Formats: sequence, C-alpha cells, structure tokens
Amino acid sequence: PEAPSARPGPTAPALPPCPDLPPGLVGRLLIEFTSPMPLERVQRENPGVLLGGRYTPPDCTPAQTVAVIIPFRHREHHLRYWLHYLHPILRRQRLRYGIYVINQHGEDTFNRAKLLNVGFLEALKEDAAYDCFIFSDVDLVPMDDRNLYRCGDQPRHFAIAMDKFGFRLPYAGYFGGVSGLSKAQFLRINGFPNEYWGWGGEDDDIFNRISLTGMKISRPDIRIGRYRMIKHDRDKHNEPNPQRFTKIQNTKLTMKRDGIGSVRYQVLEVSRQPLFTNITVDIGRPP
Ligand code: UDH
Ligand code: NGS
Repeated sequence: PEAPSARPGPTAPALPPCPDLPPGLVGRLLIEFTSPMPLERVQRENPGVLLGGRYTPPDCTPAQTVAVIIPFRHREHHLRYWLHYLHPILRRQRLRYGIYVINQHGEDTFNRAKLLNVGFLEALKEDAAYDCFIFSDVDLVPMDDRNLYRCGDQPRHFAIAMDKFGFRLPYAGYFGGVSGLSKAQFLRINGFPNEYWGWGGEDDDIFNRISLTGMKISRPDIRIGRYRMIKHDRDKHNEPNPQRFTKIQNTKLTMKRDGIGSVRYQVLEVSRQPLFTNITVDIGRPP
C-alpha cells in the first residue's frame, strides 16, 4: 500500500535549484535612518526567519550556504536598521543564510579583522555547511537588492559605491565595508590579520593577502553596488592605529604566521536571538 503523500517526508522530491537570477528582486531601494527602528517591529515583519537569524528559501535549493558575519560593539541601534533592511533583501535573493554578530567583550581597543576571523570559525561550529562568508560592517545597508550576497570564483567586494564617498570607490585597492569570500578563498589567504588593533588598514591587509595569493577582486556594477552608511561619530576605543601604514607594507611576511591559523580567543556567550546569533567573545588586547 502506498504511504500517505500529503505531508512531505524524507521521500518528498527535492526542491529545484534556486535560479541564478532570483525572481522578484526589486532593484533600487529607498533606505533611510530617520525614524527609530524597534526590534519588536523588525521581528514582527520577518516571521520567516528562524531562531538565530537562519533562513532557507521555501521554494528552491540554494547552491551555497552563506554566513553573514558582523563585527560589533555598542551599535544596537545600527543593528536594528541593518536587520530591518537586510533580512527582506537576503530573502528576496533566495539565500540560505545565518546572521552572526561577533560582539567584542570589554572596553579594550576594537579589532575588526580578528572579530571576523572569530566569526568564520564560530559560524562553522554552528553549521559545517557554510561555504560562503559575507563580512559586513553593521552600519552599511545596500541600496539595491541586485547586489547579490553570494560568493563566486574570486573574492568579492560589495560596498563599492558608498554615499560617504560620493558613490565611488575611494581608491582602486579599497576592500572595506562589505566583502565576501568562499571558505576555500578565505583559507587560501590564511584568513584575516589578528594584529590590527584600532581603526584602519586591516581591509588593505586583506586586499594584499588576496593579491599576493594570485586572486583578483570581483565587484558588482557601480550602479548596483551602492550603499548608505548610518552616520556616526568615531567610537571610543577604536582610535586610528598609528602602526597601520607600516603594517600594510609587510603583509607578505606576516600573513603566513598571522591569520586564521593563529587566532586565539575565548567565547563568553552564544545567544540565539530571533533575528541573529550573538557571539560575545574575549579577543584580548593589544600587546
Ligand atoms: N564597530 C563596532 N563598534 C565599535 C567600532 C566598530 O561595532 O566600537 C564595527 C561596526 O560594525 C562598524 C565597523 O566595526 O561598522 C567598522 O568601524 P567604523 O564604523 O568605526 O569604521 P568607519 O570607517 O568609521 O565607518 C570610522 C570613524 C568615522 C568618524 C567620522 C566622524 N564624522
Ligand atoms: C584608508 C584606510 C582603510 C579605510 C579607508 C576608508 O586610508 O582602512 O581609508 O576609510 N587604510 C589605512 O588607514 C591604511 S573611511 O573613509 O571609511 O574612514 O577603510
């Protein structure tokens, strides 16, 4: 006798692969940060997002599983805007994804790139299926949903036309803001540097690592890679790093010993929130 077929079970036919160009994208978006954004509203408006900020398209099987990694400390109001705008965009892009906020514990000097390394390792501990990693500042929201948050055969730079730079690249080797690497690409460059404490240069070091391993940065069309940045003052404990100019001259020497293979940290808390996973971590302090 035939088994009842109404309920999808282990024998249900697999969903078709997600199309290369997701249907239902809307293109240019209106992004503004004027009215406050309560987290309750963002939760209410994103009922399809699962605990920890996980999402899987209901109608197709994506080729990749994307971990979005956000370096973080004391930017709760930015995060609410980010979640409000990004969840619907990523959903329209038919991504299977999870959101990881890597929260630096304590008040020692901020270290963006080390937090991103932690995010890579901790996301993989949560789900070994992650094969694409998007690293996004919390204050950057794409203005066009055709800027697809996925990985390709080269490392990708997404935030190429930011409002604060007049919607242009500030310099040819700029790799800041929002970038994406496949797991293999990330491992090939030994991840990101752990030794850039304070503001600046870590993104240039990552650019150097990519060039030095013979890869080339891929970017979207300048009309599509547009971003709004949430305006803010300089944070405390993230002063410009005076060593950054000499450090970026030495990537070739330092990248072998300083990277994902040498990152030391202690996870203090993993908390699965409705729209993101919050990982609070002690990454130490500058020597
Ligand atoms: N970040 C935090 N908390 C901090 C510092 C940095 O969450 O205390 C994260 C956050 O994701 C941020 C990213 O690290 O988007 C990059 O840091 P940043 O926003 O400080 O870098 P940006 O270049 O600004 O955007 C530098 C200060 C600009 C001051 C301009 C005054 N008009
Ligand atoms: C460069 C920094 C980068 C930074 C970029 C944009 O000068 O880390 O400016 O900065 N490199 C060095 O300092 C060596 S921004 O205008 O966003 O504040 O991302």
